[in-house]
Amino acid sequence: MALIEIKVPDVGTAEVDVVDVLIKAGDIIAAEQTLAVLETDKASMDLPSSAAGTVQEVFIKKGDKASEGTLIATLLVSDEAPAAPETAQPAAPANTTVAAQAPVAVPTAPTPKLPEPAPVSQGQGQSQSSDTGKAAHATPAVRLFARELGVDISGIKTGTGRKGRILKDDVKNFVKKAMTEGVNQVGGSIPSIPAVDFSQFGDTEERQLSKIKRLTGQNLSRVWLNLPLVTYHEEADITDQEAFRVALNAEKAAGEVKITGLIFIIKALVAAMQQFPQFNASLSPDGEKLILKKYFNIGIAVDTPNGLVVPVLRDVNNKGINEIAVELAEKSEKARLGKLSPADMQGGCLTISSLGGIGGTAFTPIVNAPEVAILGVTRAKMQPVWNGKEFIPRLMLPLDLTYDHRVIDGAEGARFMAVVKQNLSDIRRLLL
Ligand code: CAO
Repeated sequence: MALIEIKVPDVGTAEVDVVDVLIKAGDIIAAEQTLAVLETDKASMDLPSSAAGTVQEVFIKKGDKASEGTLIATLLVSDEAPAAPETAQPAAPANTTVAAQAPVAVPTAPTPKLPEPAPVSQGQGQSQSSDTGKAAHATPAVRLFARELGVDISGIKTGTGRKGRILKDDVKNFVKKAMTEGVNQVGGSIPSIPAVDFSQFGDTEERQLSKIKRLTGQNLSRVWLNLPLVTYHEEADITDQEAFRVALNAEKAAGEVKITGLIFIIKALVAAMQQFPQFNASLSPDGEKLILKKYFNIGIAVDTPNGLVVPVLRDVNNKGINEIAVELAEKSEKARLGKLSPADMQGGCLTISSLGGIGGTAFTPIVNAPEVAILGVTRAKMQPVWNGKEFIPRLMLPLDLTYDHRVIDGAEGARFMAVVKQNLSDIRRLLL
């Protein structure tokens, strides 16, 4: 037998919250069994064990902060059952250290497609909730589902599954009950949309929403309910910019990344943010202060088969048009393949949501809080523009700025967009 230390591996971010601990001293665990659940502001990660054995001591608890190298637990393993190959210490002496296996991440905000948390087989997954010490039998997937809905699973006394195991339906019913009681008690809660049995009108089929869609939906609802949002519409004349873009692309060799109008929009936006620091800011959680950012990172909403994700392009103020085009191409490809890491989606200052490749004349994007604004873009169109004497054909780009009205006044929004518009119409201004 050997005693090994299991530590937090590289989770791609400096610090994570321990949101659940699923083991206790004395537990016999299997390799791959989830030890704890960690969470960043973007993703929740199940941390599987790299080895099978008996838990000797647990060193973390719910609510702790952890980082790479934090000791999770010590495990007594038999010499015949060493740790998983990549972390194994064959014939390990006492007090060998191994990292837990790479965490299985589940997004909690607009994030890429990531694997589902590994379900734990019967007998392994009936862990106890360490925060209460009382039985709360549920698989990690059900615990995660409960956390997504903000439900403390220990509040569900018994489940309807085998041996009282809590199932997803139990969590749903718990929420339904809480909502109904909440409405009845205070009368001020938001009434839910009544359930309708559609089968009475014709055939139906049920299709599960992707995890990204579900989590994005929660995030958007939260923003919708918390932020007073205003959308301001503007148009920029991009005729000259488009001619420049076409000329630049004509110079490119086959296979080189082409420049789309979005790259100029990113540059024009950042130049305006440099003039209006309140747009490169976040409101402090108590709503008392504005936290001004000195870096310029732009989030780009990317449409993927599994839903919307927002990779972040960093330090865009210091990068050229070609560099940004290459980075955007790489990140959007990674996004579509579901390969973005939490770090790829963190640290954004403002987001652009461009539907210009598809169409549209205007829309009202929802702010990616705690950012204070988001720029929506739809399809540029040749239009007759009056120049004082005659109508001339100009390529006009529709822009929609949604902002958090607690931070941005209407006039500030209009002034900011006037600068974005100027920057796009005459890109020489980006040199100023
Ligand atoms: N007007 C006219 N044409 C436009 C345009 C616009 N505003 N924006 C893009 N186009 C053109 C491009 O020039 C390109 O033309 P070619 O095929 O001739 O080269 C074509 O449309 C496709 O562009 P694209 O969408 O691939 O590239 P992009 O740089 O404009 O956008 C990205 C990249 C990742 C933002 C985009 O692919 C995407 O995923 N958009 C959807 C974002 C989304 O879903 N937002 C809604 C979120 S809800 O708030």
